[in-house]
Amino acid sequence: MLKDKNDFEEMFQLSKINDEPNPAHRAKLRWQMLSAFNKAGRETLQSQIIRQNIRRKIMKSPITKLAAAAVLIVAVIIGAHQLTPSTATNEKTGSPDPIGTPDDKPASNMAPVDIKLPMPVQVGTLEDHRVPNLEKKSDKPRPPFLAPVGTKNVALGKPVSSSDEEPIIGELEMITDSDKETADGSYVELGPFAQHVMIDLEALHNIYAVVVWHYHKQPRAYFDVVVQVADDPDFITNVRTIFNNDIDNSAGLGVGKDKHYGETYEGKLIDAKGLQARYIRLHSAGSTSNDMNHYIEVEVYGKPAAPPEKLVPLDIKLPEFSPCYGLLPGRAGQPRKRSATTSEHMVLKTQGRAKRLGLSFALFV
Ligand SMILES: [Ca+2]
Ligand SMILES: [Ca+2]
Repeated sequence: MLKDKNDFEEMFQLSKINDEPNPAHRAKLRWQMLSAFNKAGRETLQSQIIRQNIRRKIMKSPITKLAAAAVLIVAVIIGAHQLTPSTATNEKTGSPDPIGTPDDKPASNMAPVDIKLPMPVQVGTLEDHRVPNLEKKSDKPRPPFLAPVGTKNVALGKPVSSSDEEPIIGELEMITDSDKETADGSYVELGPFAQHVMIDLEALHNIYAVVVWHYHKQPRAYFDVVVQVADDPDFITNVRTIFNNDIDNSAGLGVGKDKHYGETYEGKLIDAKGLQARYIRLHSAGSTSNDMNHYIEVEVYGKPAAPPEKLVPLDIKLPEFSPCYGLLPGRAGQPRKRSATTSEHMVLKTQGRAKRLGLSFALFV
């Protein structure tokens, strides 16, 4: 960057340039400038070098002082603001970052979860103005969900119970049978209003994601969708909520901040962040279509939790218990500190003698 206008003036004074206008020279200068800029763009030269190159080329060309000054100003401005290397560089290594590579690269032990999707059959979009806080439907496929290698659907075939043990349509075991299609024999219809289903993973698991398909044949949104995990089937111990769109707490499980969403063939993926639990409950209270509650499939992606380490008593070797009394050498007049004992009175006389002999007396065990 040129520091002040004196630089300009001094530079031009020293330059022996012809200030007669010449169209041919102007055209040549234009070509040289474009060439310099193109070259700078390709090679990502440092802005200072570019400015010097341009200035040298200009100074070789006979042109008016005004034109040269204007070109220099433009070059300086562009050089400072646009021709500086635009490639992002790594602050630590100084090398360019690859395009599109996020900083938070997945750890090597993470892999995309393989979620088998059913056939998309839905037609139309959910346009129900009764649904507040409705999530905007994405027109792109869901991005891969990363979880530790070995994560799989641990809910497959696991027992399902429900607040409605006798569904109106279907059987509860259909919720974990891996069939996610929308055929008449593929969904379960529970009673109206607030209902829930519960899956017992039969052991403690690290849960990374829960994917739920209520009913994706039509565009609809279910109300009061709350998903919780717990350590016990009564949901008393260590209850944690991983999804809640009950914005008015009508289900009594707390005010939810998650959005209502339209059912799709991709199901609703809920990030469980590796929480440890054995039981999962999914609540709902009817949908935009009717008061009934439906489930086609629930998948729980996780891994068995490592068994807790057994606690064993420490084997501490103790010295034999053999109380005895004796004399310990020490400096005269500074008997070793000791706790008062009932035996103390028995040795006072001895201590007195020991002191006179240059020894201190201590009780030790
Ligand atoms: Ca099913
Ligand atoms: Ca509600």
